[in-house]
Amino acid sequence: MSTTLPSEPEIIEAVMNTVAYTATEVRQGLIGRRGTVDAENPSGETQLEADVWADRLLRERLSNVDGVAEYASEESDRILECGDSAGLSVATDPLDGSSNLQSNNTMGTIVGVYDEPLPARGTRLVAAAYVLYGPIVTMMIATDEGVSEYELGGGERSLIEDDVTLPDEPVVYGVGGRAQHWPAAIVDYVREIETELKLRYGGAMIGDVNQVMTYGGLFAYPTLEPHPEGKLRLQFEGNPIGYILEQAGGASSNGHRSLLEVEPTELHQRTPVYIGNEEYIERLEAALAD
Ligand code: AHM
Ligand code: MG
Repeated sequence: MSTTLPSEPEIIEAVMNTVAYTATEVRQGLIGRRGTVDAENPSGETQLEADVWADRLLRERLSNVDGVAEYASEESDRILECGDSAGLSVATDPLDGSSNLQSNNTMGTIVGVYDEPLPARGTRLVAAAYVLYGPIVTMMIATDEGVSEYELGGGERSLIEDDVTLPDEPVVYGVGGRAQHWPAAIVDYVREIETELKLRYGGAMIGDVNQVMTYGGLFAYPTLEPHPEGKLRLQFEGNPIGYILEQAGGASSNGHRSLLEVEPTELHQRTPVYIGNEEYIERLEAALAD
């Protein structure tokens, strides 16, 4: 029997197909799973039945994809070693914005595919994707070749747009956390940009990021007084989203440099996240440098 690994594009394709058909089941399974379980994730957040369930489904499926060496998730401490160590590493946020389940609002699934063991720098991403559970389930996939958007139905993905790029004229912005906890430089920056852009904040990063991808603008989750590291996680949220935005012609930052250049020290490390049109990221970095 041959032990040859599939090629990198073949592994990426298999991962994306697996996420696409699993996402249809994730959405279906949200019904009846809005309650909490008696457990916390590694970031100390109470887990919902839906978080645990989505993680279990993705873990089972993705760890069985030929060429996937590691599976790690926001919902678990442990990296699952699942194949030839020469393969790719998959990091997921199985249900991003799951607190929106209570109010029946948008949520997402995020996936990053790295060509190194985790935790890895964002420059080691070879692909990233997110699924948006909106009125329609859509999937945005970025590879080194560019960004494409799909609609998901019945486990299949159908292409809506090839070569997705960020619109040139920014329209929307959203900033997470309570304004009273933002650093003074962010308060001033928001005061400035709110005269230029329309506020859109939905409480699930994927929903807000997808609005930026659609209309142009900025999404931010800054450092907060009680959370000086920020809220979002580098491996599972910051890096994949930074990669998708940069591949679409936008920019990403932790406030000082591209998210993809941040050196990871821990699997569940948090980071401030700023993504959007280059002009807004540049102005933000300048505001924080003052
Ligand atoms: P989660 O992945 O545990 O659901 O947490 C991440 C979410 C993001 O989707 C969103 O941007 C942020 O937390 C919302 O936080 P807040 O409720 O502070 O606005
Ligand atoms: Mg999340």
